[in-house]
Amino acid sequence: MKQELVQELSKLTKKAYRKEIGECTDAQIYQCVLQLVKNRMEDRPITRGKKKVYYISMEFLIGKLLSNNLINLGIYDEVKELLEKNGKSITAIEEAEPEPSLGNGGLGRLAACFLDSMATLELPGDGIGLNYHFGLFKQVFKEHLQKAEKNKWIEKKSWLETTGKRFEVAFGDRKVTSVLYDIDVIGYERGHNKLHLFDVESLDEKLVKKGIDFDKTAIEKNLTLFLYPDDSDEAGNLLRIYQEYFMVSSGAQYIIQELKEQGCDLHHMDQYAAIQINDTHPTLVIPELIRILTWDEGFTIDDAVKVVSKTCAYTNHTILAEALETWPLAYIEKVVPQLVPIIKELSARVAKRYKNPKVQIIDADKRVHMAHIDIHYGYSINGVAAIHTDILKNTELNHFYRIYPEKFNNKTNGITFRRWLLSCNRELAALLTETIGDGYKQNAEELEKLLAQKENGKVLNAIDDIKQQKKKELAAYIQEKEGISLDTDSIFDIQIKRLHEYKRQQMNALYIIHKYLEIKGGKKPSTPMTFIFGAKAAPAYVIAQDIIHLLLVLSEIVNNDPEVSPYMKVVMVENYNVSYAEKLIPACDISEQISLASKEASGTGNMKFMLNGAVTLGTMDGANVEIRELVGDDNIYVFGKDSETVIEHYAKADYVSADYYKKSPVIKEAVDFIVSEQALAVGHKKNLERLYKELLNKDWFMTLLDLEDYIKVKDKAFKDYENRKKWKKMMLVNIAKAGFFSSDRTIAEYNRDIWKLK
Ligand code: 26Q
Repeated sequence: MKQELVQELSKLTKKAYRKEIGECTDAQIYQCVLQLVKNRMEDRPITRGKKKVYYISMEFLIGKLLSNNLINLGIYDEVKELLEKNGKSITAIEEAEPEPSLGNGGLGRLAACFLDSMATLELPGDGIGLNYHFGLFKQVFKEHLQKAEKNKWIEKKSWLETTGKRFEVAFGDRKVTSVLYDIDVIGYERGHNKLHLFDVESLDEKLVKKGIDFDKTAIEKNLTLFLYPDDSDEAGNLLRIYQEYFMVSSGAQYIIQELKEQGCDLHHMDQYAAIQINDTHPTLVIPELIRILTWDEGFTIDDAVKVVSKTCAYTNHTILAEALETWPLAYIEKVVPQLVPIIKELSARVAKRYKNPKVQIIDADKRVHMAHIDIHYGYSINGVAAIHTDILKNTELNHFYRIYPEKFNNKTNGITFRRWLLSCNRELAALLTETIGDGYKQNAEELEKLLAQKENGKVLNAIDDIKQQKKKELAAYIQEKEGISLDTDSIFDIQIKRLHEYKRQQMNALYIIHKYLEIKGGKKPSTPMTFIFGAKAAPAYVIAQDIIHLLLVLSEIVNNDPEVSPYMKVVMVENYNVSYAEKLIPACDISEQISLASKEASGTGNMKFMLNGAVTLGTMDGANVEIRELVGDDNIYVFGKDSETVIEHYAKADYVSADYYKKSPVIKEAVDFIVSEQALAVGHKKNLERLYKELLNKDWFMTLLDLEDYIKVKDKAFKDYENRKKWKKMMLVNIAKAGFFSSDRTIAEYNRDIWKLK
């Protein structure tokens, strides 16, 4: 252990608390290690270059930062040892860190992984976003229902650094001052960038009443209080547009200021900056830049449009029609009237060239299609997995693809291996290092070297032992947090992701009902099963709330039935977040990726599970398709109708869920259970009946279409689990093939094809 580190930390504890390291509480140690890390980060030079990428996003789901920063600085083991010598455990210190939940799910977490990879690849690349004071709501369960509470994460001392930078954002005649905070982004062993988070100077946290309710009128007091929950299929509202404009206006001013400091002639902005627009949410940055260049910088509108279009690039994360942002022009008029003439001009230019109503910016109902602004006035549009980009090109955005084929490209998502392997599964990382060396840490594709050990019993057993250990750790945690005891010899089957009908948690629930009824009927499984869920639902998304209710009801029924509970358990963990994911993923045997084909743009949880040795049970959707190509049919469980079939059902509007219900006694029995006396004795009639009717009369995401195949293939996976040799090999192959999904690869591709930084 390096002596300086001990001295540094003990100096910090003495200064802050007049105590020795060993005398401090965990929270006090956390504060001092935070300061120590900040000091170390300051020593590392900022990554510089002529051109910089600005990754602009309404969400950065960074999660806790302490451990990752320690790992990336290369001092994790030393600090761990130092703390242990003083009677402190690093896991307890980690628990003391409040979690920043500045994102909803996949899109926000992807942005966080990208920051880590940009820094590590030493690409000058900053994030631009908002400093939400409460982030995403904290989920609690009461009477088997989700309740939302505020979730404060900012303490007196946090990762946020004040910068002293301020900007004026005008909402018509109303001016709001934005203040900039930075969070340092430290790459693995090298690289140092910044995440810029804008906040409202006059924010008033006291506006927040019970739960997550707050006074929505005074935007100068409420704008950055909360992250807007992903309500992609519910109506948006004005506050969301206020937030979007506040972010992009502050961001645009920041970028222009930085470019000027660099001596850039703004007519050549594209040679100094690439602005990556993360889904449509920051789209207004395009008209805002054009506004600034024409109003303040003396540009002609032609010149402004030209250079902005060469600077901005757009990533699409969804094909769900209801999730594509379109705002009434009247809303934008109300929030930012100064952008309306510019949006109208951009729209008129399109209308002049193209007559197809499908490619217009302002449609006949006077709604503004944000994605259309991005596509016409950006130089690149990318999807996030191969199948997703193909669907964009051939179906969803085909009319644009025919105009601009050269703009379309695919960038299959990735995950940072620092957080999703080195940090969350140190045991597996150590085994890999021992077996194939540590080259994989810099070059993820080297994981393939593991394939040479496929017949090596020692390595296979070691992988399995680690899985077992991680299951034990998770079981202890779940016992403590949820009060449910788990059998660690059971199969851990896990589905963790936002609650959405298209992700089909309800199909998993129907499988559980089916198994429950089988066991009640005397058919006992030879290996016990544990079904684990984690999911938050947007507060306004009614059916999603009902699905959570069903899962909680099932958990109660199953776990308390002495005839059944020795064979199966159901757990819905409370307040699923990044930290919980870091505990769940290493402990998983079967990774549930069961979205309706064509609907999950990519998925990234699927990659995290695979990297940690879980086997995927999934549909041919999103990145599952690429996982299958990599591991081969023998190392994945695939079921369900493919995307072509699904898209055809939608086109013909010929899917009738009741037909499947009537045809199959197994389906009928499972669906009926939702409104059985037994379920109604535990749950609420209103919620259960609504869900039952939804499945029977609508089932927009075709749960019943795939249910029988799902049951068949899932049963097969559970059976195969008993063939331990076979299963261990599957684990090994999944780990070995995961290298492709490193976000280092994804970011290198973004740079090669879109940003071209160096
Ligand atoms: C839109 C309007 C108003 C309010 C909220 C929103 C909103 C917020 C968040 C709409 C969508 C989101 C989040 C989308 C998301 O997380 N998409 C996921 O992105 C991942 C990264 O590319 C993919 O892996 C997932 O497949 C995709 O669902």
